[in-house]
Amino acid sequence: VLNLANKQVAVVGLGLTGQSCVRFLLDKGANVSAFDSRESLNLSLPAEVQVKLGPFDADSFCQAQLILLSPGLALAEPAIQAALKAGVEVIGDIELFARFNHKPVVAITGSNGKSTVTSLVTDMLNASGVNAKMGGNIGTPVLELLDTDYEVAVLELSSFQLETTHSLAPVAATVLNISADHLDRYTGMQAYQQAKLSIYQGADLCVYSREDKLTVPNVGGKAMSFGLDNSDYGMGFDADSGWIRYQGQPLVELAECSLVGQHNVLNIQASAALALAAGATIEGIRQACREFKNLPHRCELVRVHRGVRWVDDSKGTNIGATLAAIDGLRDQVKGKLVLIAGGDGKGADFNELLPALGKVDKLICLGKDGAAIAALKQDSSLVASMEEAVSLADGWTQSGDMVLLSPACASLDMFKNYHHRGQVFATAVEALL
Ligand code: UMA
Ligand code: ADP
Repeated sequence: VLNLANKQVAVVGLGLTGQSCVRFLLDKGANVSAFDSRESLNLSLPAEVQVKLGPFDADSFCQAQLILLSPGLALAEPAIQAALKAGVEVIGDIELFARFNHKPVVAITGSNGKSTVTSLVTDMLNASGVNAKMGGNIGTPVLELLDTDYEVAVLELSSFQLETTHSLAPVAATVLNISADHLDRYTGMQAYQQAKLSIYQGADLCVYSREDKLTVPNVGGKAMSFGLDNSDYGMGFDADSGWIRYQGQPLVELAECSLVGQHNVLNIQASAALALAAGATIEGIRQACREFKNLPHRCELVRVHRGVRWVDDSKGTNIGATLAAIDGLRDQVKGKLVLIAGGDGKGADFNELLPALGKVDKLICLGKDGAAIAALKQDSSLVASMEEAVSLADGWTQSGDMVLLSPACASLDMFKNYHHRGQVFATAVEALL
C-alpha cells in the first residue's frame, strides 16, 4: 500500500476522475495540487487544494512526488513526458484503487460491449448471493467503491485507463473484441491493442474471444475462450438448440434472454465466464440473463409510431458497434431500415462501414464527419441537426420500417455526451405527430 501522508501529489484533469482522486488523496493526508487544461470549469473542491486552470506547465508537474493522470489526457502530453523524465511516477485512478483494494476484481475491456458485460457480470454475481459493485469507465469512478461494502469489484476499463494501470491483478479479465476506435490518440491499431491486452497482466483467468484473434492473451496462465461455435471447451453456442454451453453442458437458453443479436450471444458467454471465476452459481447466471434489460442508448426501442420502430443506439460510438447493431437488427425488420449516423469519427476509416451500409435502405448523416459517411452511399442525405434527421426519416418511412440511430462516432462535436445525443433523438421522436 502506498503511503500518501504529506506526499506532494498533482492531480491532472479535473473531470469525474480527477475530482474523485482529489477527495481520496486529501482523505489520506496528501498535499494536493490540481490542474486542468480547460480555462473554465465548474468545480467545488476544498479550499486547501491549489487549483490551476489553463495550459499545463511542466515545472509544477516535475516538482510533484506523484501524478494522478485522468483518462481524458494522454501520457504523451509534453508536460507529463517532462515529469516522467524527471523521475516522477504517473498513475491513474485505477492504479490508485488497485493499491488500496483488497477484494477480488473482475476487469473488462474491449472496443464494444464493455458496459453490457460489466452490468451483466454484476447482476450474475448479485443473483448468486455475492455482493458485487461496478465502477470505472461505466461512470462511477473506482475510488468511490472503496467507501462502500463489496465482495467483488466489477470494473469497466478503457484503453486510456489501462495505460496508467499496472498492479490490478484481477481474478478474471477479458478483452471482448478489438476494432478501430480512438485512433486520434494512438499511433495505430497495434498501440491501441497493446493498451487493451495489458488488462491480462497478473490475471488469474484470461477470457478471450475465438471470433477475434486480436483478443488472445499475450501472457501465460489460465485462459478460457468464448465464441459462436459449439465448442466442448470453455464457452460456446449450439445454434440448433439455441443454448449457450459451458464445457459442453447447457448453461443458458438464449430464448429466455431479452438481449438480441449475435454480439450479445458473445457478451453473455463472456459475462458467464467472468462471473463463474468470481463465485457466481449457474442458477444466478440464468436468473440474471432472464431479468437483464438492455441498457439505455444500446439498441433501445424508444417509440413505435405509425408502425415504425425508432431505435436509439447512441452508444454506438465506433464502427464496430454500428456493424453489430445493424447485423443484430436487420433480420427483425420486415420493411426498410433507415440509419442515422455521423459525429466525431476519431480518425477511423469509414470504408469499414461499407458491408453494413449495403443492408441499409436510406442513410442520413450529421456532424463533423457526416459528409465522409454520406459519401459512401448513393442518395444519402446530410442534415444539420438531429431534429432534421428525425423529421426526414419520418417522411421517408411507413409501417414495418425501422429508424436506427447508431452514429459510429463520438458525440462531442454536437452534444455533451452519448447520453445527451440519445435524449435529443428520443425527444425529437416523441414530438412526431
Ligand atoms: N480534458 C481536458 N483537459 C483536462 C482534462 C480533461 O480538455 O485537463 C477533456 C478530455 O480530453 C475529455 C474530457 O475533458 O474530453 C473528459 O476527460 P476526463 O479525463 O476528465 O474524464 P472524466 O470526467 O474523468 O471521465 C472519465 C471517463 N472519460 C474519458 O475517459 C474521456 C469516463 O468515461 C468514465 O466514466 C469516468 O472517467 C469514470 O471512470 C466516458 C468515456 O467517454 C464514458 N470514455 C471513453 C469511451 O468509453 O469511449 C474512453
Ligand atoms: P461499450 O461500453 O464498450 O461502449 P456497450 O455495452 O455500451 O459497449 O454497447 C455499445 C454498443 O456497441 C451497443 O449498442 C451495440 O451496438 C455494440 N455492441 C455491444 N456489444 C458488442 C459486441 N460484443 N461486439 C460488437 N458490438 C457490440
